[in-house]
Amino acid sequence: MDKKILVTRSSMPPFEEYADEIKDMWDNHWLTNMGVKHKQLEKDLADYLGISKENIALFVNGHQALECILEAFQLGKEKNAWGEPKNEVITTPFTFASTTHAIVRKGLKPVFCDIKEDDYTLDPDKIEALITDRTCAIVPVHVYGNLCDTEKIEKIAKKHNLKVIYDAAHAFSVEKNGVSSAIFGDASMFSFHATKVFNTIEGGAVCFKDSSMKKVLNEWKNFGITGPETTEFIGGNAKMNEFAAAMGICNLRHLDHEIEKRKRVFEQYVKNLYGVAGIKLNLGQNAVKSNYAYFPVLFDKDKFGKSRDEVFDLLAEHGIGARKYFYPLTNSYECYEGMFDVKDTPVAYKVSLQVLTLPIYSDLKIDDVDRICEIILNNC
Ligand code: T4K
Repeated sequence: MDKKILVTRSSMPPFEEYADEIKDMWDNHWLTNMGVKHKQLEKDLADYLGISKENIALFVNGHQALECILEAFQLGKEKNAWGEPKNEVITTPFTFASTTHAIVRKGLKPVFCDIKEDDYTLDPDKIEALITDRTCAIVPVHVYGNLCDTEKIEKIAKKHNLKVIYDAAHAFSVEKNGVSSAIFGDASMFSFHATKVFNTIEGGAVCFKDSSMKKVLNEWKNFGITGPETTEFIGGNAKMNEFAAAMGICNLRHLDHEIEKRKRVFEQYVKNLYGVAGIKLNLGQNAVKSNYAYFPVLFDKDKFGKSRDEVFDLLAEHGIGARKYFYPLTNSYECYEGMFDVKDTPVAYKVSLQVLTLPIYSDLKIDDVDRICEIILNNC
């Protein structure tokens, strides 16, 4: 078997830089509970994103961040004119388990909307038909770092008085017309997992429009404790620890360079695969500065000669770990059996059967990109 290449590889700062960053922790013995590294990273991230540090809160991971913001907005608590809970959330099934699970774990009901064929984000033209007097929010996903049609989605939300919370797990550092993805909607959740463009080992953040949410989120992520002797909410524990924050401080210094290197990998794939019959690439969006987080490719067996699954197996035989992000759709998961129907989201279903995300990370060698493409193209 050839040299193993996985779908991604965590970015890490030079060892000495990280060691230097964590050194003072051996003097102060402060390891978690919103310590100095946590505060520093929050400020560094706010500066990087061009927002105030009053509009960002850090979390132990992206999933907890999403659960926390859904809870902090009190979704599902309001009642409609008939006394029924407004607990329906319009969202996409073309995502990682986290998005749908977060909605369900907070006692809310996902209502699945189909996606667009061009960028795989929520189709705004299909949202209004799904809105009922029980709808409370829209949770779209900036999948692969492709930004949703934020203007259309937010216009609909405003008209129907709905909250918009973006799952921006893939979209850290992405900008539209020079504006950060952090400022859209009522809130956006970022994942800083080891597999993401920017990582804090495990970690995440929520950026939000209303700065009064900062205090609330900090309380929710710390058991709902609101004062030395008061606990007003049934909160959880979702705080980022100091080692994770230190990793973030270091990784952020290198992020723009890392993204530049990812861009080279991305462009090499495009050079090799663009224009091949039966292969559809995700080339980016107008006015959007990408973070090159993923390299999804759609394979149409009728035109290309091999299905997505056949290409996946072929690459695996050569030690290349492409991934089927996102197959299966979350609305077909075993744990939701009988609750939803993939036929309601036909575009998402079709894309989920054809998509393969190819390896991409900053240190992936151009020669390796060429080899991956050769395997795909010469074995058809
Ligand atoms: N919303 C969306 C849309 C998401 O995609 C995610 C996470 C979330 C919400 C939730 O955010 P977090 O709570 O995770 O912050 C991975 C990640 O675990 C997950 O964070 C990510 N999405 C998802 C798309 O991918 P797996 O099960 O595919 O990961 P795994 O362990 O197979 O790793 C993939 C590859 O990454 C490996 O082949 C090698 C590389 N890798 C992995 C790890 C763990 C590294 O290089 N270093 C590492 O430490 O889920």
